[in-house]
This record gives sequence, structure tokens and C-alpha cells, in this order.
Amino acid sequence: MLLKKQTLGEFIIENQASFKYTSGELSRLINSIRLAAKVVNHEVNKAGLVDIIGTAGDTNIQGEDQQKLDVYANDKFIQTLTNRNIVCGIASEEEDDFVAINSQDENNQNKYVVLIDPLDGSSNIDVNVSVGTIFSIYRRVTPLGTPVTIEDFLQKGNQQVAAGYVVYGTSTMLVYTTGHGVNGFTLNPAIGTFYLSHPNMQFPEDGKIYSVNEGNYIHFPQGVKDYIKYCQMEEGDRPYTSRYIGSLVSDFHRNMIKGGIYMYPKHSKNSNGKLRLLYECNPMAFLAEQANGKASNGHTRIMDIEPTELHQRVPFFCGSKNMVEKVEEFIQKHE
Ligand code: P6P
Repeated sequence: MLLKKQTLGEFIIENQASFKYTSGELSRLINSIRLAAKVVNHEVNKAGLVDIIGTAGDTNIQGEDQQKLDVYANDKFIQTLTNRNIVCGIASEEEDDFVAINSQDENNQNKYVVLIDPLDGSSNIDVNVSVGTIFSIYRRVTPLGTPVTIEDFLQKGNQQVAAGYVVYGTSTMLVYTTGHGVNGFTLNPAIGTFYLSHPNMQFPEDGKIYSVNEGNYIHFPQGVKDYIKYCQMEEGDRPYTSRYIGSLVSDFHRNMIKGGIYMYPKHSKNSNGKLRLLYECNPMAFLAEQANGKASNGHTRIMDIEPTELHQRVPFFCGSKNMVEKVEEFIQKHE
């Protein structure tokens, strides 16, 4: 059976021609992410056995305790992408500033920059709940052979050339898009190969699952409160089901398969919400739109937001198109 399934490597080669910048570099980039994902997956799966759980003592720019696996995953992805000499820069949730790769080498003809959340949901690690890696890929906008600048990273989400995530769950999956739909690959750990298990993934236009941290309810804008009450009302196909794992990648993945909406609104404690535009919201928004879903900040398409800083946060509503449009309706009614 396995021999009938297409591997990720075969899929990349077969679809390389469809990518307008056919140079093989993006394929090599996806392949290096595949390798790093396997290495991180191995550590995530044995985290309970080896002393790499618990905070690394440091805190990242977000002021969050850095779990050792966060640090490990960050190092592995940066190391893998650097060693293959494919990218000219990397920005990461775990790095205060972007990391220039071989930027002193004027022969550095690498065209791509990668923005990454190496281990999203890491607070779930030591309670054995799934976590994920999120990545976003752009072509640099500054001249080849010159040092990469912040301008290469502060690009609108609608300029992404590829985006995806790895979900380290009951099975490990790599889900990504290069602008030609969304495809999911499941890792067979016995042989270390990703197989195409979910071709052409699509958000159902409607869903019955809403994902939000209702512990923040009293701090939400009135429109969001009204939408949550709408989800809970006995009417038509409602009440909906509330499912919130505390891991964006897992909630997104389930909602894409079953239909649903993920929400991280602004609230009085976080005036722009918690999620970061560049390496969480933009890549997930690219995937959502490629899968017939939608992603906004309640007013504006996420991928049209002009970034101003590397770690900026935005309110985030993402998932089944009709559900996102419904919460936008409630929000806009109050503003
Ligand atoms: P809260 C994980 O830290 C994360 O960025 C997302 O993966 C997750 O959905 C959210 O934050 C959880 O945040 O405030 O509800 O615990």
C-alpha cells in the first residue's frame, strides 16, 4: 500500500515545473524543511523520556519562558537551512532579530528568506499535547549578493511564495502550499518518509466548531462576545461545538478537515491579540485561502496587512469562509 502512495520527494519533483520561479531552489528549501521536521519530530516524540522538557531558563522577546524543545527546534531549523545554503536570511519567534545567512559573501545568490515559529504551542509539550512548526517563505526584495535587510522580512503576506506547518500529533504531518492548493503529507516514522495522505485539502465553507480561549471572554470586544453567544444559541445548526487545544496548528488542522473557525481576538490585556503576523498569521492565512477558507483581523484580509515590525501581533480570525464572514459582521456592527 505504501508503495502506491506518492512520497513528498516525488511530489516536489512532479510539481516543481508548476512553480513560476522554477529554479529548484524552492524545492531544495522544502526538502530541507522536511529534513528538519523529521529531526525535531524525533526529539518531540521522546521529550518525555529525555531531560529536554522544561524551560531553558531564558525568555524570548515575547517574554515567554523558552522551553528547551523551543530552543532545540529553533537551532535545528536554522542549522538545516544554513547548511544547505539556500536562504539569505531567517526570522524566528525565538530570535530577537533576523539572522543573516552568509550575508558577507557577495556571491550569495540565495533568493529566499524564511520566517518561522519553530515550535508553536510549546507550553503543551510537557503535558503531551500536540505542537507544531509554522513556516513562511518569501523571495528577498533587496539586490542579490548584498546583506539581507529587515525590508526582506517586512513583506505583506500576499507576497509569500510558500507556507506550511508541521503538526507533531498522533501522527506527524507536513502541510504546505506554493500557491497551487494545499497538500498534506504523513510521516511513516519506521522509514522516515512523508507520504501524500491528504491531497488538495479544503476548508468546508461552513463548520460547527469554534476555537477560542473563552477564559478571556470578558475582555473581548462586544462583537466577538456577540458572535460567541451566537455560536452557543439553540437555532438552526447551532449550538456549535467549542474545541480549543491551545496549539494553533492543531486547531487549524482539525478545523480545515472538519470545518470551523479559530479566533484569537484582541482583548484588554493584549491590545493586538497574541498571535504574530509574520510567522503565525500570514502563513496560516496563505494556507487558509489556498484551501478555500478565509483569514482576517476582523476587518482586513490578513495577507494585505502592511507589516511594521518583526514580532508584531494582530487579532486573528481564520477558517471556514462563512464563519469568518459571520464574525466579521458581528465585529463591524459594533465599530
Ligand atoms: P492562550 C501558542 O502559544 C499560541 O501561540 C497558539 O498556538 C495558541 O492557539 C495560543 O497561543 C494559545 O494562547 O492565550 O489561549 O493560551
